[in-house]
Amino acid sequence: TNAGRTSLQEREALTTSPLNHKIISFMKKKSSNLCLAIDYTTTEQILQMVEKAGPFVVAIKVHSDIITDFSESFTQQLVQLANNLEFIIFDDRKFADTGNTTKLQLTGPFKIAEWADVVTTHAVQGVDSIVPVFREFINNPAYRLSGVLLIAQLSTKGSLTNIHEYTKKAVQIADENRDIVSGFITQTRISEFSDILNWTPGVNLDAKNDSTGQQWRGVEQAIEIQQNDIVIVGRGVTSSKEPIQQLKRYRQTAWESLTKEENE
Ligand code: 5FU
Repeated sequence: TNAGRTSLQEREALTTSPLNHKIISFMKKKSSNLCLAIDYTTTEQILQMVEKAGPFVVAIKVHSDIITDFSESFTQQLVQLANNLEFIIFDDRKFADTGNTTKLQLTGPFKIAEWADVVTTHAVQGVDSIVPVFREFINNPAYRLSGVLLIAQLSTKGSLTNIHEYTKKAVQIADENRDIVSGFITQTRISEFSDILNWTPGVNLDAKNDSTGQQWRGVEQAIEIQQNDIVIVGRGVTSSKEPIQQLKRYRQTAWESLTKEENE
């Protein structure tokens, strides 16, 4: 059941993050708590999928460093589609280095901070290498970047984030810096602060795992039992022969799970 879940309305009132306000408004408008992970490797494939999927999702997630023909024209088109179709752009870069290196990576050849609304960071490098760096970009209107998602738990088998107090320490970093940490990447709800959104990868309605460490579970488990807010779906949609049909199926299932209590 969804007992104890904070409603979207309550969250909207709680959060001071402009990014989360934008996300929640998209969620309500589109009846969607779905983020599509497009792990295609050419800009043409990606943009074609974004055009079709954009209306049904709150976020499009990419890995900028797997795109073989990455260019500024690609990010310009992506930004235009995001503005028109109302989704946020998420680069799953998983920063994990010194603050200075992270800064260079955010402004380097991919210019991530200029086109991504949100990026992921690991917590392993510690708070001082994370918070001041991202704060500088997020508070600077010259950059599009407006929030960061802290990886508290990975979906992968044997993930070291499950060791000892790792997740607890990561949550502490987020809880104390909620002006920039707008969400977690997590498997289960782990913070008492309801203004931080819980984004969860490792969701597939038809398969349990791949052969390289990924673990999937269904939407009900991810949303109703583990109390996440936004479902990140990749191959369940992108490897399907009928991706948009699948996308609609995921959107509806995830939204029903999220709003179950509210509608009862
Ligand atoms: F942080 C994480 C994680 O713990 N698991 C993930 O799967 C990120 N991911 C990403 O979500 C991963 O890099 C893929 O881009 C996406 C999941 O796609 P899938 O095709 O559903 O496995």
